[in-house]
Amino acid sequence: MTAPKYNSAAKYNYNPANCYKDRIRLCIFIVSVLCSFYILYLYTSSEMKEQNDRSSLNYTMPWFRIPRKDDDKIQLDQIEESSFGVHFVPPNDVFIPPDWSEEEMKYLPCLSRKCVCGYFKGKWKNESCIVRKGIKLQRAYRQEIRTLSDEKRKRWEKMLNELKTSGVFSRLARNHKYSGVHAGPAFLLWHREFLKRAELIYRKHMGPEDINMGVPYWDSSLDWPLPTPKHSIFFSKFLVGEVDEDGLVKNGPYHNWTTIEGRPQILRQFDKVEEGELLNDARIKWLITNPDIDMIFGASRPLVTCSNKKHLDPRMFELSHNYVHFFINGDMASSHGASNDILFYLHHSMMDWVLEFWRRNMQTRQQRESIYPVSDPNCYPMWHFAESFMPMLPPFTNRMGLSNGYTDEMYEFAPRPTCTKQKPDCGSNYLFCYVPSNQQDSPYCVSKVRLGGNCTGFEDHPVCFEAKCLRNPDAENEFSCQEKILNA
Ligand SMILES: [Cu+2]
Repeated sequence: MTAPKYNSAAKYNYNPANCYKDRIRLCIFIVSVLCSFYILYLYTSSEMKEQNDRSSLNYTMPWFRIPRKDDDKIQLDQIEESSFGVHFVPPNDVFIPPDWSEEEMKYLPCLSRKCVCGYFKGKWKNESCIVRKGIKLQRAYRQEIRTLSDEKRKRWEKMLNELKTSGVFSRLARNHKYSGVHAGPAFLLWHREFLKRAELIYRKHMGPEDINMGVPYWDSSLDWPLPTPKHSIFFSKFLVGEVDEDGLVKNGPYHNWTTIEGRPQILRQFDKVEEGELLNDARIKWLITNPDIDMIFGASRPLVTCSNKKHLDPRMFELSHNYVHFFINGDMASSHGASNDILFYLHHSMMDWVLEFWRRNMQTRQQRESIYPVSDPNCYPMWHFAESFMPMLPPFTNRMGLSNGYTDEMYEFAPRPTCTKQKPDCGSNYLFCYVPSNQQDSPYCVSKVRLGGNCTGFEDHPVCFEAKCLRNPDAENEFSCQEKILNA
């Protein structure tokens, strides 16, 4: 018996066609393994890059007092419950439908003085609207609240208290509560239009001599440099009121204001939310000279599907605005409750200043009325699109909010308080001119501190309102505003 001839083909069931297939399979296997490694490499490197980018984007001074990182995008399943305009409302909320009177519906959408003249019972002649006592209706003048004379500010506070008592202020608050639009490009323009309408109502209820008074703005960057901004004179009985240990407004012109939710006082629980921070000069300048429209109109919390921005810069417009709401906290921290507090109007008047100066610095007149972020459903819901209607603000679409009519016809802004070495005066008893001891830095205006408040770091400056900045007997290395002791 001869040994069978070695037949490798038989042993391995060799068939040239099978061999060819095997090679192809092997090739496919090798290619797919290589591909997987490559994909894995790409994925991990982009993840790492993103991680690296995120950790390197650690914003602190001069932008923020506390280190801040980029925000996260909104998951698709959160779209309905997010701040995208669907406000969270407490479960026990008693719904009173928001509305406008017939007269308000007729006049408040106006974007010219001619159109709105009838609201003030004025007469249109020689291209002017003449109202009571022969006074001419002009653009409303919005100025920093601390630069108003005490008499004028008191008349404004009296008017607001009358509107609170008559229910008009609460009706306005409900219009924001149930329809305000946030977290997308429509945010700025919805609030611009809402504030314009509120301002017209306020003007109508002022005496004829104050008919051209606009909603004052609260420039919170004046309080930002203080060691404890909540001790600013702004938060005292002289201006917007002080709070008790529970955060309830205990004095000032707005105490005992029952909120639309029925709480007998407005709530401001400072320091409870970590993200809270006032505006500052560095971020304001960065915003008003920013060439990137996404930093102004961009979605503060775009959907995860939005490819537009990888990171959410914490200095962007809406986020910078949000931190002020969080700083005040209490009613201001919730989108449904914020409009209970007069601070909402003062803060939005300031944010509208920022918007307007960005428009003037970075756009031509024609661009201001035409450029709006793309209507991208991957980034935000359709009520943020250019042609969508503004909820509760008929007949306005978002695009109409770009009109130059707002500042051509309806209101203008006084400059923010400034001072120089030659003229170290900020035009208000509630502000002082901080002149740095070194020669390089320019002087700037800062709010004064109320009695008992922390004035550390400013002890050589006129920082205390009707008091003196002295060593705090209760705390080492701390100074506080104390009553001047005569003959001491
Ligand atoms: Cu709002």
